[in-house]
Amino acid sequence: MSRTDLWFRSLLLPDGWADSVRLVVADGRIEAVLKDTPATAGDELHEIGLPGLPNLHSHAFQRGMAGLAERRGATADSFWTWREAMYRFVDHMGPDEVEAIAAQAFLEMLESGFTRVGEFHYVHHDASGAPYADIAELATRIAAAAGETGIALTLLPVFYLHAGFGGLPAAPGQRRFVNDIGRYGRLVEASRKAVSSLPGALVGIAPHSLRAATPAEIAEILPLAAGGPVHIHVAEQTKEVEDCLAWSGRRPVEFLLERLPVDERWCLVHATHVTEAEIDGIVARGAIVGLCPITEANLGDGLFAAQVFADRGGRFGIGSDSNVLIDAAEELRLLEYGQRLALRTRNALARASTPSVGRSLIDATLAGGAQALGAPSTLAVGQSADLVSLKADGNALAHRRHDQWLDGWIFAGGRQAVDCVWRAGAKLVTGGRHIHREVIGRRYRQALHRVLQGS
Ligand code: NGQ
Ligand code: ZN
Repeated sequence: MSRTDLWFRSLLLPDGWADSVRLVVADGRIEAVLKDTPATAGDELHEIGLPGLPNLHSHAFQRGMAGLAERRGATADSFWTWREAMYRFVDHMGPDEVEAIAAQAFLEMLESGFTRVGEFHYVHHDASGAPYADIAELATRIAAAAGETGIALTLLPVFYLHAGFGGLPAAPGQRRFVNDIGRYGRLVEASRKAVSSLPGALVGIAPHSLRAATPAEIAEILPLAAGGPVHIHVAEQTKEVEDCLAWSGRRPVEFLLERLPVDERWCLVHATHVTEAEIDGIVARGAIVGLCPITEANLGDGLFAAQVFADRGGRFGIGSDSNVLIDAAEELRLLEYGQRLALRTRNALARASTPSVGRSLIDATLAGGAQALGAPSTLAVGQSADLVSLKADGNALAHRRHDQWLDGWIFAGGRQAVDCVWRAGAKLVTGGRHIHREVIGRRYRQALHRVLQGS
């Protein structure tokens, strides 16, 4: 049995900040939380600690094309032209490249303070569109990348069958994503095997969107979730809303709430374009809205009415989605700034009971992300020791205390304020650098060379 005693000058516990806390970690779990305890010789000393953050939505492979789609094209650039560029990138990845790119993305997530990722995994087949000998080959590679980096994985194998609303046949650029219901069932089963040796790993399901899966298909695959999370992209682009209205007479979220048993297990990713009635519907069902502010800005999606949603008791978490830039603090900063810019206000997402915007955002993200990923994210006895420490002496945090540290991290510091990150008691990041940064970075650059040479 391995045991570590971590001592924090201040630690964010479920009931708030506590000072002089010893966390006894045994075999990756929190065995004891001792408040108001002086440090002793056997303790490893840290200043500021908080739970690791859940990243509820990622397409890890897209890290490899980060920054490559920021160029004006021949026709008007949009989400849909970006998607064409993304599809071209997909064509040139094999299993080794998928694994190497995912490892780099997961490493950067850990370095920024995320300790669990919901990988919305939809590239399943080889470049011709044929399944690999092991149908879960690429899921196995995602699991290997999670294992190597140490991040906790909620794997969300994606069901994708159509190019648009109403069951349109998939397009050639989507051939690597496509499964019928029977093969999807086998994929989910094989995905469970692929993660079975990965500590703390979970599997959910993910109908890609109402564009890629019909309501009847979604209803049919739901039992495969077996109580685990159900994630879906919804209402991200106005064109998607218009197409859904033309097809069904309903808006996407309206349609989903009316036709499918959306509840606390569901994570509606983006949900950017919603009416007040749709907001009330989501809140009533207790579903999570998965917000990905950096990607949503990058892709020109529009702005979710986060203040209205949060004020009405809506639950949300954050995702790094396209991984164009991986920084937990920056996701939260942009989430808040979007509201400030749109509403010409300040401190838009601070709860009435919690003046600190940073604390309000962190609390919401921990709870929402935990619900969406099916795994708790609190520092309590019996839970996995997944935590982050911040650099108390950095300029963004110096001479601040408690919630002010969170405001400093999010609004004035960012990723460079992260010091150490532990996952299941293993210290994976020290001084802001992952323990395998060199090896994984080198392999990532080699893999990228191969992918970009081919494209
Ligand atoms: C995805 N990404 O699956 O990678 C999508 C684009 C689509 C985002 N929605 C493809 N951000 O939605 O059709
Ligand atoms: Zn996505």
